[in-house]
Amino acid sequence: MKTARLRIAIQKSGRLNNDSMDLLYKCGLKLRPTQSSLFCHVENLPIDILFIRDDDIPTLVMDGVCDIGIVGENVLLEQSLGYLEAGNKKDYIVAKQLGFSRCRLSIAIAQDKPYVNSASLNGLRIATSYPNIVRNYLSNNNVNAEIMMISGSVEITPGLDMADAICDLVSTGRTLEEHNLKEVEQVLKSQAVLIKSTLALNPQKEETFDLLLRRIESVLKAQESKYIMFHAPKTSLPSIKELLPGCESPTIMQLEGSDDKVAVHVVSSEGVFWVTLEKLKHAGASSILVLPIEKMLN
Ligand code: PRT
Ligand code: ZN
Repeated sequence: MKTARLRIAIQKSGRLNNDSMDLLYKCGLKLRPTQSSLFCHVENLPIDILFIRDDDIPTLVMDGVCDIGIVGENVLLEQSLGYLEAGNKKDYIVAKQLGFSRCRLSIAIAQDKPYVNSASLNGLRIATSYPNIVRNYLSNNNVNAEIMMISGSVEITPGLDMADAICDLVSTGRTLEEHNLKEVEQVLKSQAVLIKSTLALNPQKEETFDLLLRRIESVLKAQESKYIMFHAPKTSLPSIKELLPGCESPTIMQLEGSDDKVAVHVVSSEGVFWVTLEKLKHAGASSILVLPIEKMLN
């Protein structure tokens, strides 16, 4: 009998595509070369990948055309609010936050306009590609403003006097600055997430999903973790251990030809900053090495 293949929806091209594909490669997926730019068969696991626009990903997962997908929380919330308003129920779960494509959805106005708090938005025209999220935000904050739906280049509308404010994605803030706009309210924080249809999957697909999710969790954990090695006087170990948060049971080895010094190897589950290394050195550690971890399975 043919194995049922799990279908994943990924953005075809754009800001989410690279990191989504990178994550799947790190999970060991090998793609079969294909002529199609829309569909790809995974050689070594029963998985197929569908490449589509990010806006189509939530609907295809909610409708069960795809079993899982990777999409930004901003698009997911906008689409699912629309879905709920149309009388449908939410048919997906967020299986994992993936930590990439981080950005915020913010309201911005001209730099020279006065702003006190969200009440200052009353009576303004707000241009956005996220009308459902903005409507929700305005109603939760008792603001009465006009929403203008614009599908792209939202940031140019105040300069053309088409709008008084915008609500758009911000990451570095450069685009706002270049258009003489200032960020006044943060409406949503967003990152890429793995979503899954709530429709029951066939048991083979469920098994493939569990395996993929475990690998994704391992990849994310390994990305955050570092392997730290250093030499230290035995007497400094108690103070050194206090400097290594997120490190469990270090391996301690006797150094040949030295009775009072040991080698310490430890996995840190948190980012290791220069300031931590400097504190370690100050506490007596030497020959400190910090190495990335490629794979991790607990
Ligand atoms: O073609 P398709 O519909 O699939 O893609 P798209 O053009 O709709 O989206 P794309 O590829 O631009 O972005 C995909 C997702 O990346 C978004 O839905 C967000 O989840 C995430 N993301 C992260 C961003 C940004 N950062 C971002 N900075 N999406 C867009 N921007 C834009 C923003 O709209 C503004 O124009 O970048 C500009 C602001 O950037 P800064 O750095 O100048 O602040
Ligand atoms: Zn899009």
